[in-house]
Amino acid sequence: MFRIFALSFLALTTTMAPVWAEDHVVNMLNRGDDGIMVFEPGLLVIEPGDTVRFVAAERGHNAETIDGMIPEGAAGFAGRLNEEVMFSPDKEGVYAVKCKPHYAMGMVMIIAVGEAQAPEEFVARRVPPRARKRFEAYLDTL
Ligand SMILES: [Cu+2]
Repeated sequence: MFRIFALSFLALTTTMAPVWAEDHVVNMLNRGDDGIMVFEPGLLVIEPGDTVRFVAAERGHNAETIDGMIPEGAAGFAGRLNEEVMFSPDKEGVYAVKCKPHYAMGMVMIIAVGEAQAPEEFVARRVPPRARKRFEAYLDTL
């Protein structure tokens, strides 16, 4: 009896939780391959249900979504300074993330969920020039 229960429970949980769900790590760094004040990687393409973990590899950084630069109706997030934060996007689309203290220095990154492309006007809004440059570079490789 217990065995049947255990098996059906297993079947239920495996159908509920996507087995392909992955955890992705993004490091917040003072210096990386793309220069100073960077998220690594700067572009992350993930599947719905995946989780992104922002690691405070070096001090002075946070990670948060940028208002107006996430899919319509999607939930954003805001991590605290010097702390690790997890984010599981709830909608397909393109999410822009910044480090608040270093936004003007271009510390931004892109999370693309699913088959998403950025909307035309994505970086047309008021984005600091260095942030815009990195957004455009990341989006070019999407
Ligand atoms: Cu920073």
